[in-house]
Amino acid sequence: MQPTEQASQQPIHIREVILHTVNVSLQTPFTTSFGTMRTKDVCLVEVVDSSGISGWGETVTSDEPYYNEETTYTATYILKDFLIPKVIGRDIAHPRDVHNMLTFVRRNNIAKAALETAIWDVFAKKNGQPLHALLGGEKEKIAVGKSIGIQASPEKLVEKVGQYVAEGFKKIKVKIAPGTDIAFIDAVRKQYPDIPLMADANSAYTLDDIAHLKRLDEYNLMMIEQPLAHDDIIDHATLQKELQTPICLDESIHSYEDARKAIELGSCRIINIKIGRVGGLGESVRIHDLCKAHDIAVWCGGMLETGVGRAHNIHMTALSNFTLPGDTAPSSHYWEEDIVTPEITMKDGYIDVPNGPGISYEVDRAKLEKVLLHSERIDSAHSPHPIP
Ligand code: OSB
Ligand code: MG
Repeated sequence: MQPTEQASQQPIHIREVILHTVNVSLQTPFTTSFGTMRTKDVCLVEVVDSSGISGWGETVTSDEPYYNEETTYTATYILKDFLIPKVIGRDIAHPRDVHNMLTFVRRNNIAKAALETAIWDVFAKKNGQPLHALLGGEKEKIAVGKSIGIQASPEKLVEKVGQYVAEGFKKIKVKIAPGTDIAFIDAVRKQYPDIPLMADANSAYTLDDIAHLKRLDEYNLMMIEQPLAHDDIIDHATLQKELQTPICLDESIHSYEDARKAIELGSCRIINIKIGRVGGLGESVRIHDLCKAHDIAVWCGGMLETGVGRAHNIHMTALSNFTLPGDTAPSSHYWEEDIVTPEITMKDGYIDVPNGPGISYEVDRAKLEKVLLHSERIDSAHSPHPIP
């Protein structure tokens, strides 16, 4: 028996799922090498158990398929017509079984994770446990980093970094792209020679840029995240041999198998685990354990989540091999008003891992109403396709 398991955990029986589509606007536009985000529609997945307990998940998508192939509306469609009909009316003995139930749908990992994480939340609530305990987390508080989008000038970036360092963030991540890289990192390092600093390229370079990327080695970066193609692990291995700076993979890792192969090839020394990108918490924990066994550090990436997705990130980060600060800044850094209560707050660069049942933050129905576009209830009557 695993340490996270209690002698008698009660199974859950999913009665219905409600899809709440909301529109949320960022306080500050966020620019990466693939574009600028200001506002997005997000689907919040409410899974209701036969005893009336609700669990919550979130599609960590945006309106455009630029980070990966999914959008909020492709994820909503896959959820509604395929993933939800598979789980509705079923007894689920443990949420770690859900990932395998959903492999009949190829990829669409963010859609799968939105449902799977909501099921973890229901199960944890039904069994009176905080989610982190169910996952095997050990930490009482997690260190928090800040991801800064591409800025108009190095001066502007240095100003932002100063603000976040003063707020206590434990890691600063700077988005880079050709033309907004060396001069920007150079300016930050000159002003802040010792802060934990890293760069995220979101696939903006190729192996033709090796000489250019090697120049980053002189800035003592914690890592460079996803410098090469979104679907590559071969060229990253070539690049890692040339760089002193550790490579961290984000976009290239969709599964335990991807992580295993990247580790075997030497494509990275660090992995950014995003629950959505890998299809849920079950797969995230497996990747975490694999990396721990291979001395590969992990940290929790962010997808500009609302409080629901952010809460899942916090509970997962309680696991022991999340040794580097994640992109899990507090609610106020993204939203004027988050939809969960209490809001997620940071103190001295840490967020306390909460100990209430499940995700331990409540979705505030009044706040949800303010950003709601529409809600749709899916029950066992909705089965438009044969489900294998
Ligand atoms: O590459 O980590 C990324 C946001 C959207 C898509 C991809 C990424 C990001 C971030 C934001 O870096 C991190 C955050 O949620 O603060
Ligand atoms: Mg990234």
